[in-house]
Amino acid sequence: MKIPNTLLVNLLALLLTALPAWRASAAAPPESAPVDNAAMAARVKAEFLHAWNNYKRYAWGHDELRPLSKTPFDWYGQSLLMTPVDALDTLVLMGLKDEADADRELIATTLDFDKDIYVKNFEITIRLLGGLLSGYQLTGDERLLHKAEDLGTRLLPAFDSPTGLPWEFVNLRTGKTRGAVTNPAETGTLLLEFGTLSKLSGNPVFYAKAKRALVETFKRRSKIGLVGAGINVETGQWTDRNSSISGGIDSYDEYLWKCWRLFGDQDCLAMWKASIPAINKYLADEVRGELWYGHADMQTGKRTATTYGALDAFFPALLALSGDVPRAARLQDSSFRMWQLHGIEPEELDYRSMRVLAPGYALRPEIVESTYYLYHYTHDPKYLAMGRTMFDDFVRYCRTANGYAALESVITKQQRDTMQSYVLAETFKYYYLLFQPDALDFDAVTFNTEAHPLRRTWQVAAAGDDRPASAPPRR
Ligand code: DMJ
Repeated sequence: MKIPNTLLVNLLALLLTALPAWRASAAAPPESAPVDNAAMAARVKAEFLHAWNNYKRYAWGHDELRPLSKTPFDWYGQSLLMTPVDALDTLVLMGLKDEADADRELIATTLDFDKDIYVKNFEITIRLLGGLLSGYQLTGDERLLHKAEDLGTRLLPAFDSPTGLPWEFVNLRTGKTRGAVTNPAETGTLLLEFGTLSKLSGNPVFYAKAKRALVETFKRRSKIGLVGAGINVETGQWTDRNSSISGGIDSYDEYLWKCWRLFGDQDCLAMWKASIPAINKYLADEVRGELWYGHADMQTGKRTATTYGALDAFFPALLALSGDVPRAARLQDSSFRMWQLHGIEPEELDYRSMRVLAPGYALRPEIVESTYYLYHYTHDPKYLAMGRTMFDDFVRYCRTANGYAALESVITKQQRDTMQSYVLAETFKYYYLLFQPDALDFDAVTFNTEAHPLRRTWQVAAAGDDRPASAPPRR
Protein backbone atom coordinates (compact mmCIF):
# COMPACT_ATOMS: atom_id res chain seq x y z
CA MET A 1 0.00 0.00 0.00
CA LYS A 2 1.31 3.42 -0.90
CA ILE A 3 1.40 5.80 2.07
CA PRO A 4 0.52 9.36 0.96
CA ASN A 5 3.38 11.85 1.23
CA THR A 6 1.32 14.26 3.32
CA LEU A 7 0.73 11.54 5.91
CA LEU A 8 4.46 10.82 6.10
CA VAL A 9 5.26 14.52 6.50
CA ASN A 10 2.66 14.85 9.26
CA LEU A 11 3.98 11.78 11.07
CA LEU A 12 7.52 13.11 10.90
CA ALA A 13 6.46 16.52 12.21
CA LEU A 14 4.58 14.83 15.07
CA LEU A 15 7.65 12.80 15.99
CA LEU A 16 9.90 15.85 15.87
CA THR A 17 7.62 17.79 18.21
CA ALA A 18 6.69 14.93 20.52
CA LEU A 19 10.14 13.48 21.16
CA PRO A 20 11.65 16.56 22.78
CA ALA A 21 8.51 16.98 24.89
CA TRP A 22 8.97 13.47 26.20
CA ARG A 23 12.46 14.17 27.48
CA ALA A 24 11.67 17.76 28.50
CA SER A 25 11.60 17.41 32.24
CA ALA A 26 14.98 15.67 32.13
CA ALA A 27 16.68 18.62 30.43
CA ALA A 28 20.44 18.12 30.43
CA PRO A 29 22.60 20.52 32.43
CA PRO A 30 24.99 22.67 30.43
CA GLU A 31 28.30 20.98 29.61
CA SER A 32 30.52 20.97 32.66
CA ALA A 33 33.93 21.50 31.01
CA PRO A 34 35.34 24.86 32.20
CA VAL A 35 34.63 27.76 29.90
CA ASP A 36 37.56 29.65 28.41
CA ASN A 37 36.14 33.14 28.81
CA ALA A 38 38.72 34.93 26.72
CA ALA A 39 38.32 32.49 23.85
CA MET A 40 34.53 32.74 24.01
CA ALA A 41 34.62 36.55 24.06
CA ALA A 42 36.90 36.48 21.01
CA ARG A 43 34.51 34.14 19.20
CA VAL A 44 31.53 36.34 20.01
CA LYS A 45 33.38 39.39 18.74
CA ALA A 46 34.37 37.61 15.52
CA GLU A 47 30.78 36.50 14.90
CA PHE A 48 29.46 39.98 15.68
CA LEU A 49 31.89 41.33 13.09
CA HIS A 50 30.64 38.74 10.61
CA ALA A 51 27.12 40.14 11.03
CA TRP A 52 28.28 43.78 11.03
CA ASN A 53 30.57 43.46 8.00
CA ASN A 54 27.82 41.85 5.98
CA TYR A 55 25.42 44.57 7.03
CA LYS A 56 28.04 47.04 5.76
CA ARG A 57 28.61 45.15 2.54
CA TYR A 58 24.98 44.72 1.52
CA ALA A 59 22.92 47.24 3.49
CA TRP A 60 25.13 50.15 4.56
CA GLY A 61 23.00 53.21 5.24
CA HIS A 62 19.79 51.19 5.47
CA ASP A 63 17.83 49.99 8.49
CA GLU A 64 18.62 46.30 8.29
CA LEU A 65 20.26 43.53 6.29
CA ARG A 66 18.25 40.67 4.88
CA PRO A 67 20.93 38.01 5.29
CA LEU A 68 19.70 35.36 2.85
CA SER A 69 18.85 37.56 -0.11
CA LYS A 70 21.72 39.94 0.71
CA THR A 71 19.43 42.93 0.31
CA PRO A 72 18.72 45.97 2.48
CA PHE A 73 15.45 46.55 4.27
CA ASP A 74 13.99 49.85 5.52
CA TRP A 75 11.16 49.70 8.03
CA TYR A 76 9.30 52.73 6.67
CA GLY A 77 10.56 52.82 3.10
CA GLN A 78 13.21 55.38 4.07
CA SER A 79 16.13 54.61 6.31
CA LEU A 80 16.38 55.66 9.95
CA LEU A 81 19.71 53.82 10.35
CA MET A 82 18.24 51.31 12.79
CA THR A 83 21.19 48.90 12.68
CA PRO A 84 23.96 51.54 12.80
CA VAL A 85 22.38 53.30 15.79
CA ASP A 86 21.49 50.07 17.59
CA ALA A 87 24.97 48.62 17.02
CA LEU A 88 27.06 51.67 17.95
CA ASP A 89 27.53 51.01 21.67
CA THR A 90 28.27 47.33 21.01
CA LEU A 91 31.08 48.39 18.67
CA VAL A 92 32.42 50.70 21.37
CA LEU A 93 32.19 48.11 24.16
CA MET A 94 33.94 45.51 22.02
CA GLY A 95 36.80 47.95 21.47
CA LEU A 96 36.21 48.13 17.69
CA LYS A 97 37.27 51.76 17.54
CA ASP A 98 37.67 52.25 13.78
CA GLU A 99 34.32 50.60 13.11
CA ALA A 100 32.66 52.64 15.86
CA ASP A 101 34.15 55.89 14.53
CA ALA A 102 32.95 55.18 10.99
CA ASP A 103 29.51 54.26 12.28
CA ARG A 104 29.33 57.41 14.41
CA GLU A 105 30.29 59.51 11.40
CA LEU A 106 27.56 57.89 9.29
CA ILE A 107 24.99 58.64 11.99
CA ALA A 108 26.17 62.20 12.66
CA THR A 109 26.32 63.18 9.00
CA THR A 110 23.38 61.35 7.42
CA LEU A 111 20.71 60.54 10.01
CA ASP A 112 17.80 62.87 9.34
CA PHE A 113 14.48 62.66 11.18
CA ASP A 114 12.69 65.24 9.05
CA LYS A 115 10.66 62.59 7.26
CA ASP A 116 6.96 62.35 6.45
CA ILE A 117 6.54 58.89 7.97
CA TYR A 118 4.47 57.46 10.82
CA VAL A 119 6.81 55.62 13.13
CA LYS A 120 6.15 53.40 16.10
CA ASN A 121 6.90 55.54 19.13
CA PHE A 122 7.98 52.57 21.28
CA GLU A 123 10.38 50.97 18.80
CA ILE A 124 11.95 54.25 17.78
CA THR A 125 12.38 55.24 21.41
CA ILE A 126 14.03 52.04 22.64
CA ARG A 127 16.23 51.51 19.57
CA LEU A 128 17.08 54.99 18.27
CA LEU A 129 16.63 57.33 21.23
CA GLY A 130 18.24 54.78 23.55
CA GLY A 131 21.05 54.08 21.08
CA LEU A 132 21.82 57.76 20.48
CA LEU A 133 21.89 58.52 24.20
CA SER A 134 24.15 55.62 25.15
CA GLY A 135 26.32 56.39 22.10
CA TYR A 136 26.64 59.97 23.31
CA GLN A 137 27.49 58.90 26.84
CA LEU A 138 30.13 56.43 25.65
CA THR A 139 31.80 58.67 23.06
CA GLY A 140 31.10 62.22 24.23
CA ASP A 141 30.09 63.12 20.67
CA GLU A 142 27.64 66.00 21.12
CA ARG A 143 26.22 65.47 17.66
CA LEU A 144 24.55 62.30 18.92
CA LEU A 145 22.91 64.20 21.77
CA HIS A 146 21.61 66.80 19.31
CA LYS A 147 20.12 64.01 17.17
CA ALA A 148 18.50 62.60 20.29
CA GLU A 149 17.00 65.99 21.19
CA ASP A 150 15.66 66.40 17.67
CA LEU A 151 14.16 62.93 17.72
CA GLY A 152 12.69 63.29 21.22
CA THR A 153 11.06 66.59 20.22
CA ARG A 154 9.52 65.02 17.11
CA LEU A 155 8.13 62.13 19.18
CA LEU A 156 6.54 64.37 21.84
CA PRO A 157 3.16 64.79 20.03
CA ALA A 158 2.63 61.07 20.61
CA PHE A 159 1.76 61.89 24.21
CA ASP A 160 -1.00 64.36 23.28
CA SER A 161 -3.95 62.06 23.90
CA PRO A 162 -6.89 62.63 26.27
CA THR A 163 -5.30 60.26 28.81
CA GLY A 164 -1.62 61.09 28.39
CA LEU A 165 -1.07 57.53 27.19
CA PRO A 166 0.92 57.76 23.94
CA TRP A 167 -0.54 57.05 20.53
CA GLU A 168 1.10 54.09 18.89
CA PHE A 169 2.35 56.00 15.83
CA VAL A 170 3.55 59.55 15.29
CA ASN A 171 4.55 61.29 12.09
CA LEU A 172 8.11 62.56 12.44
CA ARG A 173 7.52 65.62 10.26
CA THR A 174 3.92 66.66 10.93
CA GLY A 175 3.47 65.41 14.50
CA LYS A 176 0.17 63.81 13.50
CA THR A 177 -0.69 60.67 15.45
CA ARG A 178 -2.61 57.46 14.98
CA GLY A 179 -3.12 54.06 16.58
CA ALA A 180 -5.43 54.41 19.60
CA VAL A 181 -5.12 50.80 20.74
CA THR A 182 -1.77 50.06 22.27
CA ASN A 183 -0.37 48.12 25.22
CA PRO A 184 1.57 48.63 28.49
CA ALA A 185 4.93 47.80 26.90
CA GLU A 186 4.37 50.60 24.41
CA THR A 187 3.02 53.10 26.94
CA GLY A 188 5.37 52.24 29.77
CA THR A 189 8.75 51.61 28.15
CA LEU A 190 9.74 55.20 27.47
CA LEU A 191 10.89 56.81 30.70
CA LEU A 192 14.49 55.56 30.77
CA GLU A 193 15.11 57.15 27.37
CA PHE A 194 12.95 60.29 27.63
CA GLY A 195 14.07 60.77 31.25
CA THR A 196 17.74 60.51 30.33
CA LEU A 197 17.12 62.99 27.52
CA SER A 198 15.69 65.43 30.06
CA LYS A 199 18.63 64.98 32.38
CA LEU A 200 21.18 65.47 29.59
CA SER A 201 19.41 68.30 27.75
CA GLY A 202 18.05 70.18 30.73
CA ASN A 203 14.54 70.14 29.27
CA PRO A 204 12.13 68.54 31.79
CA VAL A 205 9.28 68.02 29.32
CA PHE A 206 10.55 64.64 28.13
CA TYR A 207 10.68 63.19 31.64
CA ALA A 208 7.28 64.58 32.54
CA LYS A 209 5.46 63.18 29.49
CA ALA A 210 6.98 59.71 29.66
CA LYS A 211 6.46 59.48 33.40
CA ARG A 212 2.83 60.44 33.06
CA ALA A 213 2.38 57.66 30.48
CA LEU A 214 3.88 55.15 32.89
CA VAL A 215 1.76 56.36 35.81
CA GLU A 216 -1.44 56.42 33.72
CA THR A 217 -0.82 52.80 32.76
CA PHE A 218 -0.17 51.79 36.36
CA LYS A 219 -3.26 53.66 37.61
CA ARG A 220 -5.42 51.45 35.44
CA ARG A 221 -4.18 48.19 36.99
CA SER A 222 -6.92 45.91 38.26
CA LYS A 223 -7.97 45.50 41.88
CA ILE A 224 -5.64 42.52 42.18
CA GLY A 225 -2.73 44.53 40.75
CA LEU A 226 -2.36 43.24 37.19
CA VAL A 227 -2.38 45.05 33.85
CA GLY A 228 -3.81 43.74 30.58
CA ALA A 229 -2.38 43.36 27.09
CA GLY A 230 -4.37 46.07 25.28
CA ILE A 231 -5.47 49.60 26.18
CA ASN A 232 -7.17 52.47 24.34
CA VAL A 233 -5.36 55.81 24.70
CA GLU A 234 -8.50 57.85 24.03
CA THR A 235 -10.74 56.20 26.60
CA GLY A 236 -8.20 54.66 28.96
CA GLN A 237 -10.21 51.42 28.81
CA TRP A 238 -8.59 48.02 28.57
CA THR A 239 -9.19 46.25 25.26
CA ASP A 240 -7.48 43.00 26.29
CA ARG A 241 -7.61 41.60 29.85
CA ASN A 242 -4.95 38.98 29.28
CA SER A 243 -2.09 39.52 31.73
CA SER A 244 1.39 38.02 31.49
CA ILE A 245 5.08 38.92 31.57
CA SER A 246 5.21 38.39 27.81
CA GLY A 247 5.31 40.68 24.78
CA GLY A 248 2.96 43.65 25.11
CA ILE A 249 3.58 43.94 28.86
CA ASP A 250 7.16 42.73 29.53
CA SER A 251 9.20 45.92 29.51
CA TYR A 252 6.50 47.90 31.38
CA ASP A 253 7.38 45.78 34.43
CA GLU A 254 11.06 46.19 33.63
CA TYR A 255 10.90 50.01 33.59
CA LEU A 256 9.10 50.27 36.93
CA TRP A 257 12.21 48.89 38.60
CA LYS A 258 14.81 50.36 36.27
CA CYS A 259 13.45 53.92 36.48
CA TRP A 260 13.85 53.70 40.23
CA ARG A 261 17.37 52.36 39.70
CA LEU A 262 18.47 55.01 37.19
CA PHE A 263 16.64 58.08 38.45
CA GLY A 264 16.02 57.26 42.11
CA ASP A 265 12.36 58.04 41.38
CA GLN A 266 10.41 56.98 44.47
CA ASP A 267 7.13 56.81 42.54
CA CYS A 268 8.61 54.14 40.29
CA LEU A 269 9.74 52.16 43.32
CA ALA A 270 6.26 52.40 44.81
CA MET A 271 4.67 51.25 41.53
CA TRP A 272 7.10 48.33 41.34
CA LYS A 273 6.32 47.34 44.93
CA ALA A 274 2.61 47.43 44.18
CA SER A 275 3.02 45.31 41.05
CA ILE A 276 5.54 42.55 41.63
CA PRO A 277 3.59 40.68 44.36
CA ALA A 278 0.62 40.30 41.99
CA ILE A 279 2.86 39.11 39.17
CA ASN A 280 4.43 36.51 41.43
CA LYS A 281 1.08 35.46 42.84
CA TYR A 282 -1.07 35.15 39.73
CA LEU A 283 1.34 34.62 36.84
CA ALA A 284 3.97 32.34 38.42
CA ASP A 285 3.18 28.66 37.98
CA GLU A 286 4.72 25.51 39.47
CA VAL A 287 4.76 22.53 37.10
CA ARG A 288 6.69 19.30 37.72
CA GLY A 289 8.59 21.18 40.45
CA GLU A 290 9.72 23.80 37.87
CA LEU A 291 8.95 27.52 38.01
CA TRP A 292 7.25 29.09 34.98
CA TYR A 293 5.20 32.25 34.39
CA GLY A 294 1.95 31.91 32.44
CA HIS A 295 -1.05 34.07 31.57
CA ALA A 296 -4.04 35.07 33.73
CA ASP A 297 -7.10 37.28 33.53
CA MET A 298 -6.12 40.68 34.94
CA GLN A 299 -9.40 41.08 36.87
CA THR A 300 -9.86 37.61 38.37
CA GLY A 301 -6.32 36.20 38.36
CA LYS A 302 -7.69 33.04 36.75
CA ARG A 303 -5.15 31.15 34.62
CA THR A 304 -5.90 31.66 30.92
CA ALA A 305 -2.89 30.01 29.29
CA THR A 306 0.21 28.03 30.24
CA THR A 307 2.46 29.63 27.66
CA TYR A 308 5.99 30.97 28.01
CA GLY A 309 8.43 31.96 25.29
CA ALA A 310 11.55 33.69 24.09
CA LEU A 311 10.30 37.14 25.15
CA ASP A 312 9.38 35.98 28.67
CA ALA A 313 12.97 34.86 29.19
CA PHE A 314 13.97 38.44 30.16
CA PHE A 315 12.23 38.02 33.50
CA PRO A 316 15.04 36.22 35.37
CA ALA A 317 17.24 39.25 34.63
CA LEU A 318 14.64 41.59 36.11
CA LEU A 319 14.09 39.37 39.15
CA ALA A 320 17.83 39.21 39.79
CA LEU A 321 18.30 42.94 39.30
CA SER A 322 15.52 43.69 41.76
CA GLY A 323 16.96 41.35 44.39
CA ASP A 324 15.17 38.02 43.96
CA VAL A 325 18.06 35.85 42.78
CA PRO A 326 16.62 32.49 43.97
CA ARG A 327 13.46 32.92 41.93
CA ALA A 328 15.48 34.24 39.01
CA ALA A 329 17.70 31.16 39.06
CA ARG A 330 14.74 28.78 39.04
CA LEU A 331 13.06 30.57 36.15
CA GLN A 332 16.32 30.67 34.22
CA ASP A 333 16.54 26.87 34.56
CA SER A 334 13.11 26.68 32.94
CA SER A 335 14.15 29.02 30.13
CA PHE A 336 17.13 26.82 29.46
CA ARG A 337 14.87 23.74 29.44
CA MET A 338 12.86 25.51 26.76
CA TRP A 339 16.07 26.17 24.81
CA GLN A 340 17.20 22.55 25.02
CA LEU A 341 13.94 21.09 23.72
CA HIS A 342 15.03 21.69 20.15
CA GLY A 343 18.56 22.98 20.66
CA ILE A 344 17.32 26.57 20.34
CA GLU A 345 14.33 28.35 21.86
CA PRO A 346 10.93 28.79 20.21
CA GLU A 347 8.91 31.98 20.28
CA GLU A 348 6.23 30.27 22.36
CA LEU A 349 5.82 27.04 24.29
CA ASP A 350 3.10 25.39 26.34
CA TYR A 351 5.08 24.61 29.46
CA ARG A 352 2.55 22.03 30.67
CA SER A 353 2.74 19.81 27.63
CA MET A 354 6.15 21.13 26.51
CA ARG A 355 4.75 21.48 23.00
CA VAL A 356 5.87 24.29 20.77
CA LEU A 357 3.05 26.72 19.93
CA ALA A 358 4.99 29.25 17.84
CA PRO A 359 8.10 27.65 16.33
CA GLY A 360 10.06 30.69 15.10
CA TYR A 361 13.31 32.00 16.59
CA ALA A 362 13.78 35.70 15.89
CA LEU A 363 17.42 35.78 17.15
CA ARG A 364 16.09 37.17 20.41
CA PRO A 365 18.41 38.24 23.23
CA GLU A 366 16.31 37.84 26.38
CA ILE A 367 17.57 34.44 27.50
CA VAL A 368 21.18 35.59 27.03
CA GLU A 369 20.46 38.79 28.95
CA SER A 370 19.22 36.74 31.91
CA THR A 371 22.24 34.45 31.74
CA TYR A 372 24.50 37.53 31.93
CA TYR A 373 22.64 38.98 34.92
CA LEU A 374 22.60 35.69 36.78
CA TYR A 375 26.31 35.20 36.24
CA HIS A 376 26.90 38.74 37.47
CA TYR A 377 24.99 38.12 40.69
CA THR A 378 26.03 34.52 41.45
CA HIS A 379 29.40 33.98 39.71
CA ASP A 380 28.17 30.43 39.25
CA PRO A 381 30.14 28.94 36.31
CA LYS A 382 27.01 27.05 35.31
CA TYR A 383 25.83 30.24 33.62
CA LEU A 384 29.00 30.49 31.57
CA ALA A 385 28.48 26.92 30.41
CA MET A 386 24.84 27.73 29.65
CA GLY A 387 25.94 30.71 27.59
CA ARG A 388 28.49 28.64 25.71
CA THR A 389 25.88 25.99 24.84
CA MET A 390 23.48 28.64 23.60
CA PHE A 391 26.11 30.47 21.60
CA ASP A 392 27.22 27.21 19.94
CA ASP A 393 23.61 26.49 18.96
CA PHE A 394 23.05 30.06 17.83
CA VAL A 395 26.05 29.88 15.50
CA ARG A 396 25.22 26.36 14.31
CA TYR A 397 21.68 27.14 13.24
CA CYS A 398 21.52 30.86 12.54
CA ARG A 399 24.86 31.74 10.94
CA THR A 400 24.69 32.23 7.19
CA ALA A 401 27.36 33.09 4.67
CA ASN A 402 26.22 36.70 4.92
CA GLY A 403 25.20 37.38 8.48
CA TYR A 404 22.78 35.81 10.93
CA ALA A 405 19.29 34.68 9.99
CA ALA A 406 16.21 34.14 12.15
CA LEU A 407 14.59 30.71 12.04
CA GLU A 408 11.14 29.98 10.63
CA SER A 409 11.08 26.97 12.88
CA VAL A 410 13.29 25.69 15.66
CA ILE A 411 12.02 22.23 14.77
CA THR A 412 13.06 22.16 11.11
CA LYS A 413 15.78 24.85 11.56
CA GLN A 414 14.65 26.45 8.30
CA GLN A 415 16.04 30.00 8.11
CA ARG A 416 14.19 33.26 7.51
CA ASP A 417 15.51 36.27 5.63
CA THR A 418 15.73 38.69 8.54
CA MET A 419 18.34 40.03 10.95
CA GLN A 420 16.72 42.59 13.23
CA SER A 421 18.81 45.45 14.55
CA TYR A 422 18.47 44.17 18.12
CA VAL A 423 20.69 41.23 17.21
CA LEU A 424 23.61 43.68 17.08
CA ALA A 425 22.36 45.84 19.95
CA GLU A 426 21.46 43.05 22.33
CA THR A 427 22.07 39.42 21.43
CA PHE A 428 25.76 39.77 20.62
CA LYS A 429 26.30 42.36 23.36
CA TYR A 430 24.93 40.14 26.12
CA TYR A 431 26.93 37.15 24.91
CA TYR A 432 30.04 39.32 24.87
CA LEU A 433 29.46 40.81 28.32
CA LEU A 434 28.79 37.35 29.77
CA PHE A 435 32.31 36.26 28.79
CA GLN A 436 33.98 39.67 29.10
CA PRO A 437 32.16 41.31 32.01
CA ASP A 438 34.88 43.88 32.66
CA ALA A 439 34.04 45.58 29.35
CA LEU A 440 31.43 47.52 31.34
CA ASP A 441 30.81 48.47 34.96
CA PHE A 442 27.46 46.76 35.53
CA ASP A 443 26.69 48.74 38.68
CA ALA A 444 27.30 52.09 37.00
CA VAL A 445 24.73 51.64 34.23
CA THR A 446 21.11 50.69 33.66
CA PHE A 447 20.38 48.93 30.39
CA ASN A 448 17.32 50.08 28.54
CA THR A 449 15.17 47.31 27.12
CA GLU A 450 17.24 47.34 23.92
CA ALA A 451 20.49 46.78 25.92
CA HIS A 452 21.68 50.37 25.61
CA PRO A 453 23.57 51.15 28.83
CA LEU A 454 22.52 54.47 30.36
CA ARG A 455 24.78 56.09 32.95
CA ARG A 456 23.62 58.42 35.67
CA THR A 457 25.71 61.56 35.31
CA TRP A 458 23.40 63.83 37.25
CA GLN A 459 22.56 64.37 40.90
CA VAL A 460 19.72 62.27 42.27
CA ALA A 461 16.88 64.43 43.48
CA ALA A 462 15.72 64.23 47.10
CA ALA A 463 13.24 61.45 47.92
CA GLY A 464 9.87 62.03 46.28
CA ASP A 465 11.21 64.78 44.03
CA ASP A 466 11.74 63.54 40.51
CA ARG A 467 12.32 66.89 38.84
CA PRO A 468 15.11 66.73 36.30
CA ALA A 469 18.42 68.28 37.28
CA SER A 470 18.49 71.85 36.02
CA ALA A 471 22.12 71.94 34.93
CA PRO A 472 23.02 68.62 33.38
CA PRO A 473 26.70 67.86 33.13
CA ARG A 474 27.94 67.84 29.55
CA ARG A 475 30.96 65.81 28.58
C1 DMJ B 1 13.85 44.19 21.48
O1 DMJ B 1 13.52 45.20 20.60
C2 DMJ B 1 13.64 44.61 22.92
O2 DMJ B 1 14.37 43.79 23.77
C3 DMJ B 1 12.19 44.61 23.32
O3 DMJ B 1 12.02 44.90 24.67
C4 DMJ B 1 11.57 43.27 23.01
N1 DMJ B 1 11.80 42.84 21.67
C5 DMJ B 1 13.15 42.92 21.12
C6 DMJ B 1 14.00 41.71 21.35
O4 DMJ B 1 13.39 40.51 21.39
